Amino acid sequence: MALKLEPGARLVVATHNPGKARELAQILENRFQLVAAGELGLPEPDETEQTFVGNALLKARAAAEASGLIALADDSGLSVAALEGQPGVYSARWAGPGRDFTVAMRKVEERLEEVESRDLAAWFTSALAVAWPGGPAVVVEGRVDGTLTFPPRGDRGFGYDPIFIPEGHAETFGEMDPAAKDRMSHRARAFEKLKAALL
Ligand code: ITT
Repeated sequence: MALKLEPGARLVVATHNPGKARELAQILENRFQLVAAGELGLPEPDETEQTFVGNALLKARAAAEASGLIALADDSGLSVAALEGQPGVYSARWAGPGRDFTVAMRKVEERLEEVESRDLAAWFTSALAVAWPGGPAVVVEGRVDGTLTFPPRGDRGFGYDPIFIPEGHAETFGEMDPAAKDRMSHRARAFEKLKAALL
């Protein structure tokens, strides 16, 4: 039987990142009854995989097992071409235990200075995984390419948004109307693939 997500299904959104949770709720547009991981007191598993896909599956499976509900997880991050794809799966960890992205964005700028690169190409990746309790899982990946800019601009997004200008645009994700980001983001592109696979 093909895997399907029925409209109105109860879905636990396995993230503890409020910026992501907000975007996922926008992108999912009332299709499902969303339950937040925090509401269920779900633990945050260690992200031990080396890929976005691996960590998204790990988080979705852990949440499905702990809650008994179908779970949706996002593993995402910023990759910088001149830094050989760093911070990548370590994007959250570059912000330190206090999750301070001013620190993380400064670190990206410093690393670029260290390698003396003028190449500011970067991309965001989002792996979205859906897992059924005791059952199968599906995972897809979306990507958006762009250019870094320093100093950071705008306070509308989260994470690394203030230093990322998506291809073909002038504003950073931090300056852009959130609805515009949701039309072109890595997360929105991953969700398009999930829709094709599951809806
Ligand atoms: P969960 O694991 O609980 O979902 P997290 O913040 O630890 O939350 P990740 O491990 O996937 O999530 O870390 C991804 C980091 O990459 C995240 O903390 C953001 O700072 C950054 N990131 C991901 N998507 C982003 C976006 O759309 N805009 C800006 N930064 C983003």
